[in-house]
Amino acid sequence: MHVAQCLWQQKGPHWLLLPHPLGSIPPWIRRDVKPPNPSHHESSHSLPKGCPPGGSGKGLAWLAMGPLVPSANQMPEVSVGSTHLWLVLAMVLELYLDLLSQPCRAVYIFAKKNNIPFMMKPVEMLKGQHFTEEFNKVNILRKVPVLKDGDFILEESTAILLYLTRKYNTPSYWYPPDMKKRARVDEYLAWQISTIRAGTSKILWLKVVIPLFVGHQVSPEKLYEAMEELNLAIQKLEDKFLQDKPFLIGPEISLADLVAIVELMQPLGAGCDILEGRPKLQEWRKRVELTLGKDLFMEAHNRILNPQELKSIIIDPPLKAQMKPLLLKMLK
Ligand SMILES: N[C@@H](CCC(=O)N[C@@H](CS)C(=O)NCC(=O)O)C(=O)O
Repeated sequence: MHVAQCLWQQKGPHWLLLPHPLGSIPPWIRRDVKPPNPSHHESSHSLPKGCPPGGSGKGLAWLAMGPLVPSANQMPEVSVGSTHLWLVLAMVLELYLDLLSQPCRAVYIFAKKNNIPFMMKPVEMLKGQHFTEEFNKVNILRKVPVLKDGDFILEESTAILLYLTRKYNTPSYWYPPDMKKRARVDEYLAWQISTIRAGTSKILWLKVVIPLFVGHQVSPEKLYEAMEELNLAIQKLEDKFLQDKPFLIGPEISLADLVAIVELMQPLGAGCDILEGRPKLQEWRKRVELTLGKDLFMEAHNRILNPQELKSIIIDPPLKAQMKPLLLKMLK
């Protein structure tokens, strides 16, 4: 087994050498990770006794990640005394996500697509988990997504996506270095917040979430109004941003496409195909899905694409009591 296909995990006084379930270590690991304790780094530049051959000495870092680790009996156990410890365990990113949320899906897909190792910290909003004291310590805004990188905590999906592109030096098409192309991505990310994002959220809330809390459907007029608003925004997405290009910024996918696609999937959770009758956007959607990878795309959208399951969720009575007055106010 090549070292580059392994993970290290501390287990008691030993280190376990684990097959890396992702197959290969992404290239950024070698240059980006700094040792948490400098003495580890200095201790040795040779492979520990019993370590399979391969890999190079300096700057090599391996990650120990609970959920990614296959069962212990599949792997060789290598005992490494602390004096021989030259491999450095990187701090694993933590992402607080609820995949029902479109900005969370953007962050999730981006991290997975770019082989960025992370620990998923699920926060189920429909169970009120974003209101817990524990989550409040992470984010007083009580919103997801949240990134925790050591003691650095970052909110806002677009800030998180940009942080990940820089930290992991992801392929440049996501956020092109060319000043004008980059400005186009920035333009889309800024524009979408008050237009597409606001509109797509409203549909799911009106058709699914609010009825779960208030116990009745919202008026068809409210829904019609929200659909009209969203349709105007989608028309602008097509006319101003997509035009006749394969992707929103040009010939290649960028953060703009990722942020856009997860939004446009949101109303599907409410059973509304807002791209119906829009062949250009439908073709674009297929291209984006294909580029991101169909399996990853479906994995991220699994829950939101199941409106029947969403509608049958039972909300905890205390959470219902807390949210109902706020939601009824929204409906006025
Ligand atoms: N602009 C923020 C939006 C954050 C946000 O509104 N998250 C929603 C889920 S999509 C949330 O956590 N809502 C919980 C609440 O408002 O109580 C971003 O893009 O990250």
